[in-house]
Formats: sequence, C-alpha cells, structure tokens
Amino acid sequence: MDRKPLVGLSCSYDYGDIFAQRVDIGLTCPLWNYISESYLRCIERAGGVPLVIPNMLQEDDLYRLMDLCDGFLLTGGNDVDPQFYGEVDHGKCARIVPGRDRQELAMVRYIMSHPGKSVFAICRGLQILNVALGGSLIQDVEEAGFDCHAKNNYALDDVTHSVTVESGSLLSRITGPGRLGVNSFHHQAVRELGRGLAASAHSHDGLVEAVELDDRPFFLAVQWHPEKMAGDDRQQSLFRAFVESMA
Ligand SMILES: [Mn+2]
Repeated sequence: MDRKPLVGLSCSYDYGDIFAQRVDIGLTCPLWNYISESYLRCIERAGGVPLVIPNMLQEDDLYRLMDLCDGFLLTGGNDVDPQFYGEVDHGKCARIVPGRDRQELAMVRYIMSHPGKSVFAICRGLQILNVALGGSLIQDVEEAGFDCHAKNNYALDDVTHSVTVESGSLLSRITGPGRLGVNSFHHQAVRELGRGLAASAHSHDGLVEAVELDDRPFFLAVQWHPEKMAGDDRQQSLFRAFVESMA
C-alpha cells in the first residue's frame, strides 16, 4: 500500500493516583488510559502509524476503530483475571482490571474473525491471546519453580535470559533460529496453549516465551519486551517484520 500501515494498540487502564499527584489535577483517583511511549516509537520507526485504542469502548465502536486498522499490537500490563481460564486467584496476581480484560477479549474475537490483519502481542498481550483462545496460565512462575524467572531489579533493556527459537517458525525467519537474548519482566506464563497456537521459543527453565499461529500474514506473541530493547537490532526487526507484513 502507498500509505503507512495503521496499527491499533491496546493500552493500560487503571487508577492513576501517582499521575494525579504529579500533574496536580487533584487526588480524586481518576481512571486513566495510558501507554508507554516505547511501543509507539517502535511502530513509528518500523514505518507504521500507531493508533492507541482506549479501553471501555462499546463493542460496535471498538470494532469501528479496529476496521480502520491494518494490524494490532496487544501490549503489556496487568495480570489477566484467572476466572477466564477457569481458576481462582491464588493471591499472586497483580491488580486485576476487568475493563481491560473484557475489551481485549473482544479484540481477540475480532482478530480471529479477520484473518487478513496482522497481530503482534507482547507480555500480557501473549497471555490474553492464549487465554482468549482457551489456554491457561501459570499464576506465578517463581512460585512454580522456574529458576530463570526469580524477581530482580534489572534494567529494562538488560538481557536477563536467553530463549531458544524453533527453526521453521515465523520468529526464526525474523531473528534466526537458535538462541536469542531477551529481557524478562513477567511473573506469569503459558501453562496450556490456546487453540491453534504453537510455541516458537522457550526459556532454558522450560517456559513458553513465544507463540504463533500459522496461516496469517503475521501472528506472533512474545513473552519478553522487545519495545524496551531499542538498541538491539534483532529485537527491532520484530517490529519491522510486523509493519512490513501490512505493506
Ligand atoms: Mn522470561
């Protein structure tokens, strides 16, 4: 196409007491829709136009916006409510945000009925995709004994573990097969894969770190945060391949 691809991004939705104090607009605990700029810059640098989709839209209005988009980036954030994979909260989940869960489940329904549109998902994005497709999550990976995934205060772009990329996968066509260094800020991970999803990367302690779906122009989800690794060309090539798939 001769215009830049339009990429719809999901965003966070939460109480923003900290923001309210910083910008001096009162302490009334307003709800905020917000997104890290790193996602937007990665889409721009790759040649796309980012469109942030606010939460809590009526489904008709959400789908009208999604009709405008050539592809979607499902972004990171809070934990998915375990009720959506048939479990109760073990008490390890970070804040549950029902309004975001509901909207992103609706987004995945749209995505599955529009196979010509490209999809890239990051961290929570991978998890909500997996849950929406009938899969389940490990509620806390450290509690479950995955020793590469103990909580630490790493810098956002630090390589904290490597993953092994399956040869023949979409991911391997972008980054090459074999080992890939990644950052890691998740405390949940895939337990059972959702319908049609194939794992295309694993960590050395055995967690699924990437999933994909065949028969789509681009349908890839990663558990790490490539948008925080702006200086790593293999990571940025994920955004380029995503945007190029819509060109
Ligand atoms: Mn990890």
